[in-house]
Amino acid sequence: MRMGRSERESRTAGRVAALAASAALLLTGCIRQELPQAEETREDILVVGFSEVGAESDWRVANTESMRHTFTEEKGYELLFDDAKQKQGNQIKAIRNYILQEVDYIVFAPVVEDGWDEVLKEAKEAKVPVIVVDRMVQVEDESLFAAWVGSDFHQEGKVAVEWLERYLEEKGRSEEADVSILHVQGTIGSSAQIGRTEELVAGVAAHPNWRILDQVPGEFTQAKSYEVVAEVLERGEVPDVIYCENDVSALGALQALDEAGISHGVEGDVIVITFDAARAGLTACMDGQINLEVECNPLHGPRVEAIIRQLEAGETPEKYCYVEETYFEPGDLTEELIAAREY
Ligand code: GZL
Repeated sequence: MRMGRSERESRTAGRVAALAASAALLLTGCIRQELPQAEETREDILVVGFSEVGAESDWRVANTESMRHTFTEEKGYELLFDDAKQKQGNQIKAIRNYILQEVDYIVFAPVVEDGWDEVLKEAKEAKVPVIVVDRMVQVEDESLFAAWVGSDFHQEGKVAVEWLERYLEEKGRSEEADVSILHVQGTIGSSAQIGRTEELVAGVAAHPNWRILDQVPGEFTQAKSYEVVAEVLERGEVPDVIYCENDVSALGALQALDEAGISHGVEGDVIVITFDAARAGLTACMDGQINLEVECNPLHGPRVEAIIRQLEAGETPEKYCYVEETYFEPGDLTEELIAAREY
């Protein structure tokens, strides 16, 4: 049975005091003995409790793998993992469980932004530092978490809208020509959905000839996105653009378009814009099936570890750590480039 964090802290304090006393005695020449070596024992392992959103996309799987590859026993960690299956209640239960287990750190990717104040207050009262990854939390008191690592979802949305403006111009579409956009949204209330949606809505407001044909809940999954896009197509509505808030949703949309006999991508009738730039989506983009992949970097493990090391050293980490991201068009991609990427 592993010692709780508070027991570990008092044992460590006791060991430090013993070492200091021995060192003092040695320095005064009172005793001649080897200082007790601080052996690496199980009690020295840092226990990290991680609550993950789920496994809804290959982006999410890569995010999980990044944490698993970072927090290994060889590097002095024990990673406790919980898959919330995209339910906030499961994440709150997991966080409470980690508090009871007296983990050293809690890390979580919040499925939605709201509803975390109470459980994060419990973590603060239990003196368990919390690091938020990927999506953001909206809380009254920002001291409830030590740091956040993730993407700028508004910037991602801006990149997509500005790309569409340029693309339509390059294709000679007149400013007056109607541009209908089918908007396949991610999990409603998640930071990724909020940022990517708000920028599209702002783009439509800035272009009188752009309009949202329909907004449908793709829930960041391929299956749900296929279902909702197929329903729109069955009504005989064919958009000029499909804007999918992650690329497994785009793969679901492509499936529905293919079954309806509607062409898409570089040579097709429907322009496809999406986010994540995970391997399967990038391959479809390289093949010209998707016009734009806006990258969303899931590799948060090393950044979270750096924050934990700072906290262990008594330092104060940056509150917000944005990951670097770019975007890809078909001509940017090769099989070698895609194979060389970590996700
Ligand atoms: C974005 C992340 C989103 C991805 C989806 O940081 O929250 O959640 O875009 C995933 O693939 O479901």
